[in-house]
Amino acid sequence: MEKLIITAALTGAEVTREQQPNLSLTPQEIADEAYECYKAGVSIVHVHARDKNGNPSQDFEIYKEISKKIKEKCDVIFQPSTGGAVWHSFEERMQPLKLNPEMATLSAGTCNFGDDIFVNSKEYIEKFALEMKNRGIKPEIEVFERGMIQNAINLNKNGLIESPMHFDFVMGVPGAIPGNIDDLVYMVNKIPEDATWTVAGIGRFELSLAVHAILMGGHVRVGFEDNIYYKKGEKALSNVQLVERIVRISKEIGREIATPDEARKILNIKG
Ligand code: KMH
Ligand code: ZN
Repeated sequence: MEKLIITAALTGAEVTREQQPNLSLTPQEIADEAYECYKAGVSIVHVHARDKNGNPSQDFEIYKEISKKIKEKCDVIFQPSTGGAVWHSFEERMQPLKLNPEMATLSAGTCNFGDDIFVNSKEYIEKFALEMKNRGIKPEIEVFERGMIQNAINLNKNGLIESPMHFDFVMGVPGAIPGNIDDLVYMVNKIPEDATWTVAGIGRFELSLAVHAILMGGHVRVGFEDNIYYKKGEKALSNVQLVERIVRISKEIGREIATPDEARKILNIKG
């Protein structure tokens, strides 16, 4: 089986320090956490910026600082968010693409998101996809519902996303697809044969979906954006702790961990 690509979703837009005291917020903290995760076996870091007050921000300069600080330390793949927070404007969400990162997220449809709505109209999705194509950025297609796979397939047919596509099934967001194993199998069966996929299980779904993904030949995303607990009732000490558990399990099962360069090859990132 192909080596396992582990993504660390370090900070997210929703989690607070009150909920998770070890959350990285400043560019330095995020870069330090990225480096520790890289040393533990992560090949991609999914990054959301925060402003000086710790609030979610899509500010270009903050993303630039984070990217620079990470690159000074290691060659982990930097994957900024274009999802931002539910209240960010389309223009704000576009900002990190100006850095020409190797990868970025591309949410492929609208869904309920807890008490909110995460809006991704056809017009937005096409504009994000075109911008990424023009800049040579590999999209990670964020899928919160089944229909979003179809949206991505249509973009692929129209030439806005190149093959092979890479999907991230974000499962267990309240209001969107749950994180049961049969849901994952269903989603995996709907993507094109040459596509790659990873899974980001939210909250209690993180570990079970990750273990199944390792066995099914998919890839894994863990981190505080998705889950702040190590196990029921016990908060994780760091993103690294969550990563290390995945590394241990994967190696025990006999699946080795991809380096960033190996991940680039698996994902067909031209660089
Ligand atoms: N924070 C969510 C509303 C992404 O990073 O591309 C959207 C999100 C997706 O996290
Ligand atoms: Zn995100």
